[in-house]
Amino acid sequence: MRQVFVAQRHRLQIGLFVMAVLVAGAGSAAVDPGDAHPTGPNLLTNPGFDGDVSSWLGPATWDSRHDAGGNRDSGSLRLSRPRTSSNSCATEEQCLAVNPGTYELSGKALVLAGDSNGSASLRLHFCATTDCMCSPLSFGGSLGLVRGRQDAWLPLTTGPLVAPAGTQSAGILLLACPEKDLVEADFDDMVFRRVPTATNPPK
Ligand SMILES: [Ca+2]
Repeated sequence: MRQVFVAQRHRLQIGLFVMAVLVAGAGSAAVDPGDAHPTGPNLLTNPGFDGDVSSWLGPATWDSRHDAGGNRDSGSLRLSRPRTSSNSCATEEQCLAVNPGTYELSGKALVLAGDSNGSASLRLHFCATTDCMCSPLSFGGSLGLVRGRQDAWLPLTTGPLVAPAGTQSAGILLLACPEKDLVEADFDDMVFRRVPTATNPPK
């Protein structure tokens, strides 16, 4: 009788041990490494305009003579727009499927010609639809403009922008806006990626 009791207690101990291992395993599996939201890879297709402006939608042309890194084999994207009474900015777009999170759009711009106040800038918006055609859930523009003719490529960024719950797509826009007569601007080295969620936003 005592032997039976010992055997039953032994099985119980083994059972508890197995259960403890399973619980521990379940606990570690529940830790999603994505929870930290580390900076992700560049999500854009053809971000450096290597040889063309494919994967971007709009009136842009490819500029083989100017590259932000001086790479003669790459080139950049050019937007030109004369000012008319009926429109304002020339816009080039790429639409991407994204999940809710925090993202940042950045790149470089060079205003080549045009009036002294013509500008190049970026815009980013998030949609609950998959086609980037929506009344945005959230949106933001570049924190600065490249305004007036420049001799050097200048950086542009939206800073971190939250794609709220329900987000299914992100619209990435490059804009060249004339103010008086005409603007001609190049864009290069575009980056759109997931970034850590800011816990202490910069003041
Ligand atoms: Ca390039």
